[in-house]
Amino acid sequence: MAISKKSFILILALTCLGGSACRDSQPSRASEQEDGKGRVNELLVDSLATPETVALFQNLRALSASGVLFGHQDDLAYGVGWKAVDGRSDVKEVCGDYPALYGWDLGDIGRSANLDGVDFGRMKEWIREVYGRGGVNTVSMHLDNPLTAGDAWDNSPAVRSILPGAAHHSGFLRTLDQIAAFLKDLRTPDGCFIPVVFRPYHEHNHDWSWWGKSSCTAEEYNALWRMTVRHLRDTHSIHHLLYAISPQEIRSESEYLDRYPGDAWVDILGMDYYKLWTKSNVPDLGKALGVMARLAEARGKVAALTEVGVENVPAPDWWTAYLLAGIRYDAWSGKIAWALVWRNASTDHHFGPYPGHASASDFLAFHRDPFTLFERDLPGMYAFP
Ligand code: BMA
Repeated sequence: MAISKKSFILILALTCLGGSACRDSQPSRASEQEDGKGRVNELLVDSLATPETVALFQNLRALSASGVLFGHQDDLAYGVGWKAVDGRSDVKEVCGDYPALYGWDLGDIGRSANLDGVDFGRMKEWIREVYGRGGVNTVSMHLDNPLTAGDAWDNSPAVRSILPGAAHHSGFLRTLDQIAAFLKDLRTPDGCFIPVVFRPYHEHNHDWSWWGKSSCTAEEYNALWRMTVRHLRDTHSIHHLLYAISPQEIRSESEYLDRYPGDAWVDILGMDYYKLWTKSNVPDLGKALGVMARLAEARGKVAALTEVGVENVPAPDWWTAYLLAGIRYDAWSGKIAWALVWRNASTDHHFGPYPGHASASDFLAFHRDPFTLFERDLPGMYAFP
């Protein structure tokens, strides 16, 4: 989908609406008049997305042509050998710069801390801090199985039981209400909603989770996705989300689209990839990224490597000779907006660098490469490019 003339005019109108970093989260009168239906954009799942959210999408799309944002899960919350220390970041301690993008997870919402021990109150503060510094936040959710109360990895079938009309529907909506409450609290001191890339029900083409392919049909998965969007966007009037889908390790367009709720329900085409354990898999990653980037381009969407890594970063040149080589495999594979590596929990379970790690000097080369973007490289992500 190319940007229509109408969308362009609407975006132009929004650009002119205010110069402040934060504008009214509701559609302004001017933009309502522009469209006549209250819509402020025709690009996104949410036609009422806040200006900052539309701008984030536009910037991610623009940047994906020439670079890739580096992201790290839980980067500010803990690293190898430390937890919740203001200002600390393993990535910054290796290369002198913060990541451009951060992943957070809402699994165990309703408790005080998430499934990996990150306090939800602190998580909100870190998300605000990231936004204040111009970085980007993404949120995933390893939610417990709503039927068995087992964890996300309990793949007993549950999706059909929580869809509209089913016995556990309203119970599951209470969980989504808690997600909504968390997201609504993501505001700046002057009340501006902080845009978030929302990435629910990930790796759904694999079998490990209760929303995975051995536990529900494609129709049930798609219905779960749409129900979730409707609940957040329409019931809760949340308008600061970009919706990202992320199957794992896909090889073809048909595989990608096998479980896919439709273009009207997805802003960002993502992929998780955990097979980069040998150099011989670099072409496999490159080709998969190319498939995804072509699909995204044809739909006017953004493509992203939403999770990547190998536990404990097994090769000293992994950052440049594996990851960057895969991303830059060809002209298409490079058209992704970001690559996020998973968390640094310990010396036995980490996916990012930390000071003293065997791959630290290669990470410096990865950081120096003009193609990789860290916090200091970012343009204003929340103003129109
Ligand atoms: C997995 C591991 C687990 C963690 C889960 C959710 O890949 O890192 O330790 O609980 O992700 O973050």
